[in-house]
Amino acid sequence: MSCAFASDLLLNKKEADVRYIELMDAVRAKREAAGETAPKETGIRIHAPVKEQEALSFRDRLYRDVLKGNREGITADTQKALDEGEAAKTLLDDVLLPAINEVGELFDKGKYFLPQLIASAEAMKTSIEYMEPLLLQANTDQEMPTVVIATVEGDIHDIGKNLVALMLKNYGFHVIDLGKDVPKETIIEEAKKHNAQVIALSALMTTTMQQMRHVIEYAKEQQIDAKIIVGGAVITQEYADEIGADGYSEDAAEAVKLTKRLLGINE
Ligand code: B12
Repeated sequence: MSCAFASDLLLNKKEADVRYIELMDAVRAKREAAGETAPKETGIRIHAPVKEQEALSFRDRLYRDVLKGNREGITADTQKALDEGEAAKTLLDDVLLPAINEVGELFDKGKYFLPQLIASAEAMKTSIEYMEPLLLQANTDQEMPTVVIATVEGDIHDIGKNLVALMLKNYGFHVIDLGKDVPKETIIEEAKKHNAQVIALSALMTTTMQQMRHVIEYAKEQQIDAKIIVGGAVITQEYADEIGADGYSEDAAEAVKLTKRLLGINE
């Protein structure tokens, strides 16, 4: 079995990376428990049998899909949870976000490795994209201002940025999403081109949060008067103040309130 898992991995078969890591984790745990040092036949079962999975509630299955990076099954499980009457927003807040946070903690503790992080993030994105029409319910007829949003250069995290964009669209804002790893020049150029009133920047790493400062400096140089708001797990109000951002918020819902407040739009 170990050979089969290893060869699948070397042949780059679908999801073989995560399966291999799970197998090796289980082997290590078993070995440690038995006080062994040398490898032996594994005898490990890494995937819960179908019956066990079926016994889980739809919410638990969805949680597990993110935790285990189940990119294949998550769409069906999302649909099943919706069929059970769960609201898309509740699934996002109560299941998907806590699940990806647990993945982050496991990665932090060295229990999860990059392929697992990627698999979990992709599974979560698949579910969010599937629910997007349900999450997106524009609730204004007003002509709303333009927001240019991007994850800063050097940073490829975009789940949070996508949620902020989605929420802003939800409230009728015209959102130009420049994607991730976006250089400051592009951000400012696009903001000018679209006459953006707000520039929203996301960064998830202590290394890339520095880019926000550069964007703000460059915006001043280019005499851009759009308000600049910042966010992402590593950002704090103190940091936002230090780099001269116009606003910071902790999550996507607050980002909408912040944008409205800065533009003087009534709640
Ligand atoms: C998923 C993930 C990934 C995925 C990203 C996939 C994707 N498409 O986004 C992948 C696997 C690609 C990845 C890669 C890496 N990652 Co990573 N990743 C994560 C993880 C687990 C979750 C991030 C996430 O999506 N959270 C869920 C979203 C919804 O939350 P959020 O982004 O914070 O967004 C919310 C708010 O912050 C806010 N917000 C976000 N943006 C904005 C913007 C504005 C304007 C406003 C107002 C608000 C706002 O609203 C959002 C919604 O409420 C975090 C750990 C964690 N728990 O944060 C690590 C983490 C961010 N990653 C980390 C690292 C180190 C990396 C890598 C360098 C790993 C490596 N060795 O290669 C690479 C980075 C490569 C690069 N150049 O960017 C570290 C960063 C450490 C640090 N402090 O600097 C973390 C913290 C993990 C850890 N504990 O070590 N990662």
